[in-house]
Amino acid sequence: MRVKVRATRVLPGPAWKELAEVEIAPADTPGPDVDALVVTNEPVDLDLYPSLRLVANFSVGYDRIDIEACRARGVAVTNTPGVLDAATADLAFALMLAARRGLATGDRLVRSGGWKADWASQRLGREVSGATLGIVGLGRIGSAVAQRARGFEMRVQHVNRSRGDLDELLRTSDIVSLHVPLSKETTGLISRERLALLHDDATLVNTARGAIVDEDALVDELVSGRITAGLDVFAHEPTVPPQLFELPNVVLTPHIASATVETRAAMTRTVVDNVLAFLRGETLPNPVYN
Ligand code: 8YV
Repeated sequence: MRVKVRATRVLPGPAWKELAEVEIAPADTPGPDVDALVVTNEPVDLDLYPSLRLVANFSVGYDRIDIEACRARGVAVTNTPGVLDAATADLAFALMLAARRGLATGDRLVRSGGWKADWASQRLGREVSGATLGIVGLGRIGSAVAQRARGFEMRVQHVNRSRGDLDELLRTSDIVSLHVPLSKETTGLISRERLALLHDDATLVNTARGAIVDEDALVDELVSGRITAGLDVFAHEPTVPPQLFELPNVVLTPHIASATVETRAAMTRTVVDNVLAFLRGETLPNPVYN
């Protein structure tokens, strides 16, 4: 009996062609005979897929997939851990440097022809080297950020779900970088009260998920000019609060943390390996639940 694989889009990189006959259709298209579905962190209405046995996620984060509903229906779910750690940590550092050194503002100024002599001394940045970095979530990606911080001779401190005082970390860090998955526990974790604990001129970096932070409160802090930020993710992507557009103290990127040729090809490799294991009835390499 032929097993049917569907994907919501063609994935990048050479590994994809190892999957024969993959039907491409949006996630909300009924798939009565679909056995395996490849998505990119998208909601899946299981009622549209009565035969479904696998959701292979082209993403490490699976906050938009109802894992409990999948578990209840015996639908396995896989993701792409590990292969995007370096790219994501690199972008976290790029945002840290860009936000604290005014890269985007300086770039815009030069392009606008507005560069007048001695502009820099009026807008001094803040150091990254030697600063205190607070990592919220020392998992694979958080650890990759800590590794890079050693190269910048930074003092690194961290908190995890089970360890450490988040409020104290926010008070005592020059830079805070978020590396927790989005869940019921972490939604709004960085509240308005917690943002107020950051010292003046501190920098918040978010390459995890927008909804981990109270976005309205973050906008207020940034509009006040008290802190700086580097943001790759937002609460209602691709919508970004327009109040941020003209601010010199925030750098905005369109969820590109894993968006490199190498990393996306490796993510595809991981998805294909999970689908092939499924097709062969083998143990899935990257199940998000057992
Ligand atoms: C994905 C990501 O590209 O892996 C993740 O969790 O956020 C990115 O790698 C993103 O989920 C696609 O929307």
